[in-house]
Amino acid sequence: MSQPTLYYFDARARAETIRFILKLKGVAFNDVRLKEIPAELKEKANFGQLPFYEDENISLSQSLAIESYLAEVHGLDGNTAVERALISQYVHATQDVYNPYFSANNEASNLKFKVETAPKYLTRFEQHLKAAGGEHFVGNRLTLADISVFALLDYFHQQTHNNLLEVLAPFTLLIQFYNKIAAIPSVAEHIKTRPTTRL
Ligand SMILES: N[C@@H](CCC(=O)N[C@@H](CS)C(=O)NCC(=O)O)C(=O)O
Repeated sequence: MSQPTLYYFDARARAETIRFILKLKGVAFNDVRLKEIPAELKEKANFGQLPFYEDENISLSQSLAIESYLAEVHGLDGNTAVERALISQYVHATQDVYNPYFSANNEASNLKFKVETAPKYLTRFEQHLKAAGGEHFVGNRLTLADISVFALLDYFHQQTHNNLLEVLAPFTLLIQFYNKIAAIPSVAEHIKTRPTTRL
């Protein structure tokens, strides 16, 4: 059986949740990190963009589609329609944090992200985690919702050039949640051994 392949740039950004799922589940995969998209890959990738994922059953674009496919394959999805909807809600909420960060291109938009957008979402994430018992976002067990929020918090941890860790500092329950998942051996190993990248 051939290994799955994940094509992305040499960055965490829209691929790191996918990498965390695969690492957590002990799935060996080709982690292809590109500087640019070669013409033949651009043609092959379903929407000409990355991340693009392939295994023996599927060729898939769109980071969130790849995440939910892998969550279902590896038992990290919801058990009921309600759980699946809640997981999807948290996954989409993470995009409402990433997207303005990725598009912030001057001091004013960067500052707005740090003092307004990020705290607004982190406050809500923390409230929901607390209401769910403080350990997991959905269903009292590890799901894609946890991994997706974890990857977002991990992103904040790594953006030292932008002091995003400082933005995270008041959210002690989220930090505790982050530290617990970061200590899972396969996750810790990935964090330790992955390339250091700016994004
Ligand atoms: N909604 C898509 C967005 C994909 C996307 O914007 N990919 C960017 C990198 S993060 C890309 O491939 N840019 C190069 C290009 O469009 O040629 C997803 O979540 O996968």
